[in-house]
Amino acid sequence: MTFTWGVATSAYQIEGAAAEDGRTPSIWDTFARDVVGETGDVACDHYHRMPDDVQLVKSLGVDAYRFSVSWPRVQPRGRGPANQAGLDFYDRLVDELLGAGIDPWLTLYHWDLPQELEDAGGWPNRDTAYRFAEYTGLVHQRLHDRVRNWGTVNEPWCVAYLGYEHGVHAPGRKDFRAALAATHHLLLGHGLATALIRKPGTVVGPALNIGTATPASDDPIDIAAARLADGMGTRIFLDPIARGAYPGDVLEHLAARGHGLPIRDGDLKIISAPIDILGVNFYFGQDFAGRDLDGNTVDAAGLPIVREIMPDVPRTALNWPITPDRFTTLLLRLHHDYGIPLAVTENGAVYDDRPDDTGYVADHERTAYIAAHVDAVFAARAAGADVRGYFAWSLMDNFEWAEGYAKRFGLVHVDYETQVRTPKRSALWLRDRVRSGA
Ligand code: IFM
Repeated sequence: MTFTWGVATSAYQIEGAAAEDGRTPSIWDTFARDVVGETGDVACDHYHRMPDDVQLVKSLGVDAYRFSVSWPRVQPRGRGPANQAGLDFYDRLVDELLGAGIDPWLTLYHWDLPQELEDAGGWPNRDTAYRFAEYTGLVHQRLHDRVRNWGTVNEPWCVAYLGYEHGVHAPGRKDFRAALAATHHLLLGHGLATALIRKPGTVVGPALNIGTATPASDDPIDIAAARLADGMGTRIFLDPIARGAYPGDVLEHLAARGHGLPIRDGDLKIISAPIDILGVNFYFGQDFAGRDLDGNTVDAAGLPIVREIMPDVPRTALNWPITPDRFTTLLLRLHHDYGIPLAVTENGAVYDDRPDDTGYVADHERTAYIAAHVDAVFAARAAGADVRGYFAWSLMDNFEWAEGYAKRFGLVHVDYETQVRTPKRSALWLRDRVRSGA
């Protein structure tokens, strides 16, 4: 099985041209303006610099480029006919990529829900899943003759819980019930889209952000807490997709909290439409303890304590722990538990880059992070995990959501004043690693 090397981006984070050629606002345009204070209005100006950016990808020698389609560019306001000018952009992007010998990996939903659909209830509203399927049909109709790799939803956990429970991502709501409904409808949308796209020769799947829920100790209380964290973070998405059922322990836990998922007859059959690949977005692993700092095992409502603990290891500049060994463990676990071919669709790190006078960044720490995680992937493969690709996050510095532009994940430095792109050391490392073969 060949191994695919790639770099990844998403539409709102790089495109800019927020109000051009018929694009309408997404929830991230609104949230960025009202809450973050920096927006994707210009971002990396990729919409206007796309052919050069494709050449940049080519210069890294990778096989594939993972990008997302902006829903409000292609279907303004989230319903009705396609905006041909929006589709034309992705048509040209795909042609540029193929012309450069780069395989397009297209993601349909990377967080930019049309604002009008949020105004109609957003992902907690069941209708949004059907609107997503309609939008998928428009993109598929235009690009299916050239795009083989289709990603459905990116990191639905972030969409549902950061966006609807914690309110730290768009649309900024704080409502656990809404987050649960969003979870189910994102899965439903994924299933409807998968059925529409999947045919012989295509490769379809979601991309989930998956950490490791490691018990803080071998105390059964900590083991139970880690199991619940894994249930609420990973199995609540993966079990319905791969097994056609939500995990029983998660449903019991939700019931104890007076909650449930808005499941209707037939939904789980749709959600469990066969997939070809599971995209894994990995940044760090976490520990979980079942006691709070006072030693209590239940909270005031009598529900079990699940306390996240960051492993005591070096951190990136986002304060995220660096845990490549756990990455190997995670890939093996996914392989054994679910048996679906895997691709690492995102992995990367923020560091405080200091460009020299020429714009070059000698990002030794990011390079070491990526090298260690690539090694972790190959260790998992050597131990039997069917991992078919690695995409570094991200091709270039971009709009890092609630963090704005201050936090840089790029392998290529972007000077936002001039839009000059300069490959960092990590980009050159990746190029050399790809050249040396899998
Ligand atoms: O930038 C994001 C990306 O859009 C989704 N996955 C995590 C990345 C880093 O936070």
